[in-house]
Amino acid sequence: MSRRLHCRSVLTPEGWLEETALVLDDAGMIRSLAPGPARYGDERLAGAVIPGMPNLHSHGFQRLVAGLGGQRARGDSFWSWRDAMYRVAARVGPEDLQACMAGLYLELLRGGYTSNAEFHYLHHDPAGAAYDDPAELAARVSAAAGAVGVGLTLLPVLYCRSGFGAEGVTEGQRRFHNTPERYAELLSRCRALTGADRLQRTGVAPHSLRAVNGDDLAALLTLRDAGEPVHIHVAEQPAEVAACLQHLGARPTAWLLENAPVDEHWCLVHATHLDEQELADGAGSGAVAGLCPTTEADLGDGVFRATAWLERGGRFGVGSDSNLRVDAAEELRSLEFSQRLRDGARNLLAPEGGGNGRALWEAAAEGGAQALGQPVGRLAPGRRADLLVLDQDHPMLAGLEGDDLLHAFVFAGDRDMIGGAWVAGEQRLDRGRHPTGDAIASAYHRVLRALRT
Ligand code: NGQ
Ligand code: ZN
Repeated sequence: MSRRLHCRSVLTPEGWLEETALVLDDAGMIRSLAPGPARYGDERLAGAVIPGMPNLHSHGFQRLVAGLGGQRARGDSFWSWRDAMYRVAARVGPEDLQACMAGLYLELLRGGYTSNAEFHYLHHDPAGAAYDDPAELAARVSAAAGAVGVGLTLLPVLYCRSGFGAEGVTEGQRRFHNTPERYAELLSRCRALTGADRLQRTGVAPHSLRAVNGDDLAALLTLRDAGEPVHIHVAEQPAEVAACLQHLGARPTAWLLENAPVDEHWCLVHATHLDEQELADGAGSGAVAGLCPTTEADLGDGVFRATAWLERGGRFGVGSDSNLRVDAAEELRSLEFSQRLRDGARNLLAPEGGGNGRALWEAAAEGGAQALGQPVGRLAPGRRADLLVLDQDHPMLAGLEGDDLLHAFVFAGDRDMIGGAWVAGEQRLDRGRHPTGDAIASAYHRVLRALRT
């Protein structure tokens, strides 16, 4: 049996096509693109259809601290934010986490993200003791993604130490801590969980070179199955680069490129502070730079060298990270704006003659798909039908077509321009409404009220 989603206008690798049907198989994968008018029985997508955005980096529970902590105190920084975040992390129970994650994934879907990579490092109970099931909390993440019906790349995180040269973790990090041996159990449970849902898969995530030393990393990589994505935080803060230079004799990205098999399965999250050599070697490795522009701005990380990265052929995608903001277009806009503010010029991340909004959306969708290791990111045969329909009745899109319309969505956009979202060919959002959205929202509100203090 095949189903047809008939699009008035759809963005494909061949450009915008008018009056074209996406022909799907039972699993919601695109079999072919069929030009021509709608047929009887087609599902009709009346707006401009674009690929859904994969979110390549999320810490869902951090939604609980989004927008808090605005009283200025001496020395406010990334590190003081982290302490405050740890205090909330210490209080989240399994039920809380599941409600928070489902509510968040629904918000992210409304913001254009049809799949998420969850960089998941809350593993143990608040005292740091293992749950009976080492994947108790990972299972909550998987269940939440299942309830919303979005794609998930579950990334159980290995976290062994509090910093370069340290032996163990601090009290605030007890819930995160595993040895590589304990991690092996968690990883195989995660594979079992995600193996039961065709929209889900597992990857591995050494937290950072701060939290995982060279031996820990080597042990983790022996546990990885061929082809599983590898995500790691790298070079986010200047203090991290300095400490790495001191302990390992190299900058973090350079050390990784030299000592780990970094290739197109890897996602280098942030990669904010890169020198010329790291830019060239990092871009050449085929790895995806995992950019989280609104979180990076919020935490005062620095400005990613996006123009230079793209000139060297580097790939990138975007992530909602701390989930301060939950809007794919806003991440892309913030990325472009950071370069404009630095360089005093406009339309910096598009190729000559190309539409800026379209260039950003297409590159991030493709890079995000690569980082998640999921067949999404473009509307083409062999890919999954994860897509958004932009509402051309929206006043700010009225009269626009093609690249101009996508540019207006990215730069003047709003989530209410998203008229619908489909995942694996199933409609999950209709003008912001989700089939089970009310129940998800009320559990979400309950946990936000209880824990946001
Ligand atoms: C995280 N978040 O793992 O949630 C980190 C903070 C750390 C970001 N780096 C903790 N954005 O890096 O040690
Ligand atoms: Zn992160």
